[in-house]
Amino acid sequence: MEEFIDGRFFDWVDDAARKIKSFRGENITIVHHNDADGICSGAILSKLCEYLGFSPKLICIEKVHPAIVEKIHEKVDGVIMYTDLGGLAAKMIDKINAGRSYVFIIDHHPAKPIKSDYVFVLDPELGGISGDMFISAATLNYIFFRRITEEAKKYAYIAVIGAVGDYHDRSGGVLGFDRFALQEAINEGQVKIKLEQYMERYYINFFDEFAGVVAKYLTDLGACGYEMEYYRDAVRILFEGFDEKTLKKARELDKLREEKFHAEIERLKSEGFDEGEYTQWFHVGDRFSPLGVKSVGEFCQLIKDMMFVDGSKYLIGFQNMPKIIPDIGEIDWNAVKMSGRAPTQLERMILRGVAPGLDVLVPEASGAVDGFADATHKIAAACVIERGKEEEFVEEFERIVAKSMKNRKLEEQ
Ligand SMILES: [Mn+2]
Repeated sequence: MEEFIDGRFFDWVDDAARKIKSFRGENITIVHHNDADGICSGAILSKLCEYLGFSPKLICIEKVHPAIVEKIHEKVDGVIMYTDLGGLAAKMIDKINAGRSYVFIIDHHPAKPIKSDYVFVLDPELGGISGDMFISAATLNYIFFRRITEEAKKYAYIAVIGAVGDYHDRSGGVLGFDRFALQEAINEGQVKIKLEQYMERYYINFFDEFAGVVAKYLTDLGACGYEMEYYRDAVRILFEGFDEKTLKKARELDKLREEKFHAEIERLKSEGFDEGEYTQWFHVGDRFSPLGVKSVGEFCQLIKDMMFVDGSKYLIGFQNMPKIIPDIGEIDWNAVKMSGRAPTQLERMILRGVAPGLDVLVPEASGAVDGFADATHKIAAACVIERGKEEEFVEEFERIVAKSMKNRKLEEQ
């Protein structure tokens, strides 16, 4: 870890590779996120484990939460690898793990460093490299794999799909480490760049489709179809290609989501939001079920700049979490997922430093109600809190914004 913070990224990778090899004969469980990048990460990491002689088991989760981590570490023995999530949760995971398993966290979200004999965090954010701009979790796994063997090149196209899945092409093309993976995929004849009005699009030969289209199918299956365990199909198609049955599932989910989102927009238009001074919020309860809890985030993203949304206020949505977690079983909780987004007008204020970002507000507000924040960015963030504490969360959120605005004004004077 220490070396990594100093920026010696590849030393860390070599170190981790050595460590993993020394676990020969043990079980490996890969815990991956259910969005496109998380699915690509699980896929690449499972190939790496296979290459090293392991037969990894995959567990797909929507959120890192102590209750879920507890279940996993109770059920599983051997090495546990978290990917595309967990960076911020290293301490919590280490505590729950209590020396039972060796744990690797291979993530590109903001992370906290940790000193532990059992938990190892590989996260470029700890070395000052933005995981939001230059390296997707899929690319990170690719580079990890690539450092160990050239075999990895076979899967370079999967890194490209993961990076596009996390919108790392939003400035016109992928950058940094993502670009390295892209270049290797091109050299291997897997991907072609096509230009569309100054925007690069990446054509994946294996799928006869653009990376963005493949990523959307992966999200449909993994995120919308989470409760139905369609993420397994998502991982499979990355190696086997599309089949009619899987495509049909994805299209049906797409339609279901469209219907549910449309109905919710109509409801919000007629009933409006609950409003605070700085926030506007709503609760979808179970109305999006059986779609996964990523839906409320996607929904916020979809509506944030619509006419009925106040562009100057934070947008907050809640969705009930199901009690049954596929691959894990029943969790004894009453949990609610919170998604926060900033409409474009507010986004500009946040990026200029005039208003506080969600990366600060959400961890603080969720902490105040004993909730748990994981993936947080300046203009988009999520957390899990206990059901019944939604209003308290919003009050805390309001209070933190007010305090921060006041401090900013004082600084200006
Ligand atoms: Mn990701």
